[in-house]
Amino acid sequence: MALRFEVLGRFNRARAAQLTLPHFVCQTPLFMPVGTQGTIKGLATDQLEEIGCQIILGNTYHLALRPTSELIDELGGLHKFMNWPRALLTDSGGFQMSPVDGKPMLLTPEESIQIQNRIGADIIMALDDVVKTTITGPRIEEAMYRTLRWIDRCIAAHKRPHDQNLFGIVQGGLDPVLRDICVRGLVDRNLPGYAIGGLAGGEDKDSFWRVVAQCTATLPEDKPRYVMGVGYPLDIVVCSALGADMYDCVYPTRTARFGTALVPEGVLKLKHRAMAEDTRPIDPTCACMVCKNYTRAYIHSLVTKDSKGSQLLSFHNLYYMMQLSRNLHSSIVQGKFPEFVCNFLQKMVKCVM
Ligand code: PRF
Ligand code: ZN
Repeated sequence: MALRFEVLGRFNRARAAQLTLPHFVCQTPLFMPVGTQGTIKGLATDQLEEIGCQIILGNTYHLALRPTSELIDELGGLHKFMNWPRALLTDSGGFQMSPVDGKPMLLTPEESIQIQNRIGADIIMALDDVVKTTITGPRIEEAMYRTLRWIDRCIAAHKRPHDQNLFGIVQGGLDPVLRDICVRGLVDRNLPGYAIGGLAGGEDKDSFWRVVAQCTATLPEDKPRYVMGVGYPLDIVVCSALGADMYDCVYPTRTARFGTALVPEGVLKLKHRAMAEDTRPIDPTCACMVCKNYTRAYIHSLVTKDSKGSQLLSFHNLYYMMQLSRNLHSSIVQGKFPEFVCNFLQKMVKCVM
């Protein structure tokens, strides 16, 4: 195992931990920004460090096509290739392949692991069969059992267990029986960490949180738990309360490109004409470089016209996600998690209490 996971504090099921990976010592709960082509759109790696980003996600599917994993390997791995000294995680490619973009490609568990071994991230993901939670029937069961069969092929193909951590992914849709079989099957393999997959695909919040609660209740206490593709600040707070530790999502950077900023009250639409003469920063309570230096009016004038607009918004949004991660961690360590959640919800749902 190439990681150490030390729980520093708990509140009921929530935990704050120190996750020591080959390239960085991370504090959890943590959010991982998603990169494609070895970059987080619009941000340089030193800006990511400045924001307090601890680990980022590289997209295996895109990297395998261009510049190819062989070349990344030859050039010394993805850390060196993209000049990122901290931790990296690569996804197995299966989820990205479900042809949302690009040409479909046939990927075996062995090939996925070989590609991820060449890329060299601190955490690599097992190849899973992902189906949307909104479908029902035998396809969900088939995908779960396929994911379980593939885990052994992934483990056997993994050539760098000394410096790369292979995480298994729990599938099984919204069915508690299937989820339970999958969790137990993966836990039997004694992997360094576990992910909860197949969520954030359009199911209602109640079903989503129920699956997370069920999985975290059976996954080992002493291993990190990663909820894939999540997400919204509220979901991260709820999942952390349920005992999850890691998250990734394109949302903060994608929504930035549409002119939306994340703020304690929810979202702020910078395209709105009310912003045109607003001389306040995006969030007066935010300590980021963008909020210290620029007005809403300036960013309004840039969005959709100049890439600098979405770059500034991405910077602020990722800073917001990092601050959220830090606040979750420190409030749990300090025994103030309920106060933090209460405060977060009061601002977010705008109720007068
Ligand atoms: N599996 C993989 N990557 C993912 C997911 C998954 O289930 C999700 C959630 N739908 C996001 N990214 N391998
Ligand atoms: Zn800011």
